[in-house]
Amino acid sequence: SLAGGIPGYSCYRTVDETYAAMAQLPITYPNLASWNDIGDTWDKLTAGGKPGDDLRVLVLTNKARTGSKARFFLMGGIHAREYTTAELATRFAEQLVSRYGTDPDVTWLLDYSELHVVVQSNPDGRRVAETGLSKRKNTNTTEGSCSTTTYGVDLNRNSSFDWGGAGASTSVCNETYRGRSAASEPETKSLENYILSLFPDQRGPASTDPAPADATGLMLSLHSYGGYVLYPWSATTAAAPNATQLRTLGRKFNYFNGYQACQVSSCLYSASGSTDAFAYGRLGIASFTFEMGGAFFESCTTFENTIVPKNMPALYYAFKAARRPYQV
Ligand code: ING
Ligand code: ZN
Repeated sequence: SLAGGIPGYSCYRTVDETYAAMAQLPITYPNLASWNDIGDTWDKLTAGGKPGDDLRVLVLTNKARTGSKARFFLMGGIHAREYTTAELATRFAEQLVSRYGTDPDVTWLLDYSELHVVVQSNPDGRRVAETGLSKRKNTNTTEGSCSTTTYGVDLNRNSSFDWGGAGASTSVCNETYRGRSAASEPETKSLENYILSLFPDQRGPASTDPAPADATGLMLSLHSYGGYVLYPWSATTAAAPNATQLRTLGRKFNYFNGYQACQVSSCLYSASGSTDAFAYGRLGIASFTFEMGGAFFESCTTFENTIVPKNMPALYYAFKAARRPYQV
């Protein structure tokens, strides 16, 4: 395994370094942290993988305080080359546990809410990116023969909610290849199962009805780049049932990071089968994507001076907002 960060990008820990750091947290903070296996990756499933290849979630909360708690589900690294995302998520988790008991806001958050963070949502793809390749997708090699970077399935086009709609490719080597069927990839299946285990279905009785204003829970998938705070829908330009509330919360995030808040399909492009469409469409969970910064392999200077200071406060606000995302 590589040590000292990604070559040329020392501020970004490798998958192996990130996993080692996260595995340490329950040892250092047994009352606050758990590091759980939530399923296999493609490499692990098909090739046996290496120990530790699994998809993993870090759960942070004050374990001594039981009772119902609001949940914030945060994902980093679903796209392998989007370096800033996993490191930001990792630092957020580390900052929370280190400030518990001294910082009153952090203490309140971990007493009454839970953070569930998958810091590396595509660890196989990320290991490929760490060799210097501009890789986005997972490492599924069975779908056809493509180049060293373009093989695999786009995990943000493979989810089962609106899979196979607009803005996803049927060509195996395309960067937005949707996969052979809905949730065909082990990473997608594990992420969906985990989301379903975290949140109750809070949709309205009809699919066009909004989730109620007192719904709880929030999910955020970190991406790069472009400077956007995005919310559903993405497969259609129709407004989501909770569009007004999603926009209101999106504008709160904008207050911290300065990114433009808008619906994916209006601001960016259409895209079906994303994780956040799954969480919102299937369960009514307020779901967002941040498009951070201006590059995939963002320089460490920009990461430390811009990405972290803009987005760390937005993550704290998201954790707070998870208690009542539609009433901010
Ligand atoms: N952007 C996202 C992508 O998967 C997105 C944009 C967000 C699409 C939410 C669908 C839903 O294309 C990047 N940079 O990957
Ligand atoms: Zn992305």
